[in-house]
Amino acid sequence: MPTPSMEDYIEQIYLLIEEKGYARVSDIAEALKVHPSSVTKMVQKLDKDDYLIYEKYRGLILTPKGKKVGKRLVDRHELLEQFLRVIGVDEKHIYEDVEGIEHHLSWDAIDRIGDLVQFFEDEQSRVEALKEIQKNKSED
Ligand SMILES: [Mn+2]
Repeated sequence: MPTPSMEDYIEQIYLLIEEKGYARVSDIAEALKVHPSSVTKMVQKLDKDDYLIYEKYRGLILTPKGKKVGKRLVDRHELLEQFLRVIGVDEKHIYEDVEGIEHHLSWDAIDRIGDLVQFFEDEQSRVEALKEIQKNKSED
């Protein structure tokens, strides 16, 4: 299993490749707000662990394993954003909150949160009922 830090890199590399078709060390460094030398080090580790193939002057590509894990991490991030949105968390907190929790939940918890999101999305009245509770609390 990748560590939280490895997960951040794989997730970001997957997103960059999805958006631009490639992921350069400088782009990864900028996205993760780290020094390019840290990126080079991590990318070498990810290469060794078979998540990607890195060639110094040609850039990097994800292996099938890297793609699979990357997609799962991006989906998890999106699900957690959906979850926070559906329970009424203020938009300005959503991204940072997800970054803070995404590496620290079991896949079991992620799947159960997925069920809960579906529970709300299946019936708009459930979302309204939750809003009603929140409205009453804020009036206390
Ligand atoms: Mn994330």
